[in-house]
Amino acid sequence: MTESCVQQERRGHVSLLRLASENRLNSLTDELVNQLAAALLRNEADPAIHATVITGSDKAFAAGADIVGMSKLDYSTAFGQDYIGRNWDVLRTLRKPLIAAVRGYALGGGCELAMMCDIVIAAADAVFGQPEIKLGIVPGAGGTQRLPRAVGKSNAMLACLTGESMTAKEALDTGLVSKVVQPDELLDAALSMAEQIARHSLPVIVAIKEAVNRSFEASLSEGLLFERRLFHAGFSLADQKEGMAAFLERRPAAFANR
Ligand code: DAK
Repeated sequence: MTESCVQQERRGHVSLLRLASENRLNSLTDELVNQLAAALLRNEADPAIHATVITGSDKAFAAGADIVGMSKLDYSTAFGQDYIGRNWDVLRTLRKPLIAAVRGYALGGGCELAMMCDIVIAAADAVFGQPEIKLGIVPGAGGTQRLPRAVGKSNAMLACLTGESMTAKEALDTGLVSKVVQPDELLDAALSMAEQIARHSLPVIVAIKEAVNRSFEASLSEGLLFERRLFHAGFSLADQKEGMAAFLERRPAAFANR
């Protein structure tokens, strides 16, 4: 029987996905990433889920791709099978927000997984890094692309070229994470952040994620035009009417997600 590597819980409009393959510090086997991608796609299709928190264990968010599996690869297999690209690519197609709640090691693919999320919150004991160079490989799931966008070129070069880790405080100072909390407060902090997001109108949540992500792909003028179009389109939503009426009537908004 296939091991369940991803535990799932639902809290209102929030889904909590816990990577739970602790024997190898949540190393990201094909099976684990397949299960994660499948759970995330289910959340995408579920209109009641507005945001997802991904977390790991106390010791490791994820210590990277499975070195045991990778050690057996040769070029023609890696290239021919597009080595583990398929299931990782699902993550960047998701429209609903993802929050990474990181305790312990987030190394290699683990750090890259955190960076694929929209917000990263860390416990004070979290350790981030791209140690691939020590294994004689380059990062393979966005480390050389997302890390410089998050922490700047010099910090990204330092991390990728030395393979040395960053503490949670360094990750906060450089902008890799949004918030650092005590380890025993991590899950509550991430869930309450997700619940705060999830209370809002789902189409507006999705539009904001799309617009912020567009800022990494488009020129400023293209991005501003995209935002303007979304802004105008927002006036077709019942939730725009409700949000503004609620403000004027000094009551909480009851969004219908349409
Ligand atoms: N893979 C497989 N096993 C791992 C592992 C990993 N990434 N990390 C740890 N383990 C295993 C250890 O071998 C050990 O196994 P046993 O001896 O108990 O059988 C067990 O987990 C506990 O680890 P340690 O005994 O080493 O524990 P320590 O506390 O002493 O050290 C550590 C923890 C995290 C510092 C150390 O385990 C470590 O350095 N781990 C390797 C970290 C690493 O190099 N990560 C980067 C891997 S490369 C791609 C997508 C993703 C990627 C590439 C392409 N595509 C979409 C194309 C990603 C690549 C990578 O992540």
